[in-house]
Amino acid sequence: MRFVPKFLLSAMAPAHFPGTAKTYDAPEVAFLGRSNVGKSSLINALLGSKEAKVSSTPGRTRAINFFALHEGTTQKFSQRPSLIFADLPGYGYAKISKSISAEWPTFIEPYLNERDQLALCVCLVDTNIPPQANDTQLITALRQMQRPHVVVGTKADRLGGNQLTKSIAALKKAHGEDRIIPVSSKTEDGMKALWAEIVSLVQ
Ligand SMILES: Nc1nc2c(ncn2[C@@H]2O[C@H](COP(=O)(O)OP(=O)(O)O)[C@@H](O)[C@H]2O)c(=O)[nH]1
Ligand SMILES: [Mg+2]
Repeated sequence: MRFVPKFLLSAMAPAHFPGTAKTYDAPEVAFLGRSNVGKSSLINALLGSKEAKVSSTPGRTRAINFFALHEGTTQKFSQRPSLIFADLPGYGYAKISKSISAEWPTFIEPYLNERDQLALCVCLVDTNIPPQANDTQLITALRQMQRPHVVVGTKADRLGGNQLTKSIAALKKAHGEDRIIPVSSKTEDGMKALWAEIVSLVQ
């Protein structure tokens, strides 16, 4: 897949989410996970661009950033996009509050509950740390909301083959998932598998 990405807007409240105008009218894919898990890097790796901001300081993104994706290599921004990507604020950073709901900006829940355009949630979990309770909490909530989701294990490049296999197995067990796709934004491992998932689910 080849898309030209365009940054649309940064929303701090539901009223700022992209509306139903033609230039926003496309299935939306949301990227969710703890701060620093690699959301922005993954978006950039999928798109082969630097459109999403990558930060080494956790907890920076406090807004939902929307990107419109147009097929092909030339810009046709007045036309309907093929997809919208939404880069969501990370959770799990603030030390005081461990739960997602308590620390997530209040508009994340309305986004997940009510966003009609939302076709797929990509949940990122770090393969370099043990399974995290707040990741389980999010994945469980998505299942209860009947939101289609796919779980990816990030930063797979940091682990050897055997360690990676073990980590993925532990993550699957803890989060109750049949499948977790190992990905690396550095080596681009897993990008094809994730694109296949995105394309099949939004069609
Ligand atoms: N080794 C490695 N580091 C990564 C990878 N993806 C992200 N990072 C690093 O992890 C940090 C956080 O990445 P970022 O994309 O900003 O995370 P976000 O907070 O979830 O958006 C940055 O220092 C990235 O360079 C990856 O696939 N492999
Ligand atoms: Mg980010």
